[in-house]
Amino acid sequence: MDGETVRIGGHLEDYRSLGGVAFALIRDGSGTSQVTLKKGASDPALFDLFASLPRESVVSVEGTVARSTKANRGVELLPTGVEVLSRSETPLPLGVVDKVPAELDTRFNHRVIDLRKPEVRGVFVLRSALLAGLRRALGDLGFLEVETPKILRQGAEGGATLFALDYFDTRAFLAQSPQLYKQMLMSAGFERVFEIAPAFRAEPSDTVRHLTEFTSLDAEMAYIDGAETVREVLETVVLAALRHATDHLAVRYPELAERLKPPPHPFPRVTFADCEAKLGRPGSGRDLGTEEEKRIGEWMREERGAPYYFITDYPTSVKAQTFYAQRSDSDPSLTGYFDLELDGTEIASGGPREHRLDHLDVNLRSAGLDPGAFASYREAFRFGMPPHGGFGFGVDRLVQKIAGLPNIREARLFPRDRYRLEP
Ligand code: AMO
Repeated sequence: MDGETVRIGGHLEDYRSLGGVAFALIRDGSGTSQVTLKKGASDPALFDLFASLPRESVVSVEGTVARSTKANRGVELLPTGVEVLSRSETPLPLGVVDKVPAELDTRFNHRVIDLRKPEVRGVFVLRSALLAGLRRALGDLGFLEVETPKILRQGAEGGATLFALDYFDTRAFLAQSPQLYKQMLMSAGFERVFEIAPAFRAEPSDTVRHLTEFTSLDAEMAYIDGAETVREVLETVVLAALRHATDHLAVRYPELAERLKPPPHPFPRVTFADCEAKLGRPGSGRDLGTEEEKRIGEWMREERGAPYYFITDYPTSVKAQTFYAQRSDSDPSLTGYFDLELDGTEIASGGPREHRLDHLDVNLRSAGLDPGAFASYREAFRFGMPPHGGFGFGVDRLVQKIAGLPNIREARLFPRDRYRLEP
C-alpha cells in the first residue's frame, strides 16, 4: 500500500513528541498503527491537535501510507488530516497499555476499557473461534441447533441454585440448564439436538470456576448404546472444535491457534471408584472436592500424559438429585454418568437418561420431588420416548482453561457473580 491514501479510525493509544518528529499510535480492531508527524513536512496544527488530545480519544486520520522499517507493522501513516470523533475524559479509570496489572475488580468495574487491551480482546477472539468450532462440529454430526425457554416453572438441577422471579401473578425460575426440554425433544423425534445458551445458577460461593450466569452447550441424542456413545460424541466434538478453531485462527492469530493444539486422544476413561481408591477413600460415595479433583488432574497428567479425561460410572449417591440420570439395572448403586475433566476441572457432565416413566418417577420421589409437579416433562415419556442421553458443557470453563485464565470471570465479557450485576 506504499504511497496510497487511506483513512483509519481508532483510539489514540499514545502520543510522543521528540522535537522534530512525533508519533501517534492509533489502535483499531486490527491492531495498533503508527502515525508519524515530521516538522517541515506535516501540518504544524496537527502537532498541536495531537498534543492537546487525551489518550483513548477516538480519531479519524487521513494520510499517505509509507514503508517503514521502524514502525511496528512495517508501515507508517503520514497524516494530512485528523478529525476528533470523540474526546476522552481524563484521568482514565484504568490504563490500557499499563504494564502494572490492575486488580480484577477494577478491571471489571471498567470493563469496556479493560476489553481494549489486545490480550483481553484475544480471549474473546479465541472464544468466538471455539464457539464457531463447536457449532460446526455438532452440525457435522447431524445435531440440530435449538433454543429452549429460559423462564421456567420448575428447575432441573436442584433447588439450592434456583433464581426465582415474579412472573405476573405467579412464580417462575430462570433456567439452570435446558435439561428437561432437550430430553422432551427426543420424544418429539428430533433425535439429535444441541443448544448454546445462558444458564443461571444462584451459586452463593465465590470460586474461580463458578458464575451465576454462564454459557452452557447442551447436546442430547436418541437411540444410544449406553454411556460410551455419548462420551464418543463429546470427545469427537471437542477434538473437531479445537481443529476448526485452530484453522480459523492460524493466519491472523498464530499465538492463539498455538493454544488449541489437539490434545492426546482417545481421552482416558477412569472410573469414579478408581479415583476414590487413588485418593485413599474407597467406596465413600461422596462427590469429589475441588482439591481432590485437582489431585486426580495431576495424576492423569503425570501418569497418563492426559489433560482431557473422563471420570465414569458416578455412584447414584452422588447423583441422587439428578433424577433424570439412569441408574444401572444390574447395579442400582451406579449410574452411567460421567464428567469430562480438563486438568482437574470438570468441563462437562452427562450420561444416559432414564427414559422409562415408572423408573423416572421413582428417581423423582427419591430426590424428594413430586412427579405431579413435572406434568409436561412426564408427558414426553407417556407417549413414546426413545432411549437417549447427552451432556452439558461449560463453555466459559473451556475458554478459561484454554486461555490459561486464573478466574472464570475473565472468560466472560461482563461476568455475573453473587456480588456483580454491573456493568
Ligand atoms: P452440570 O450441572 O454438571 O450438568 O453442568 C454442566 C456443565 O456446566 C458448567 N457449569 C458451570 N460453569 C460456570 N458456572 C457455574 N455455576 C456452572 N455450573 C455448571 C460445568 C459443568 O460441567 N443438565 C446437566 C448436564 C447433562 O446431564 O446433560 C447439567 O447441567 O462445566
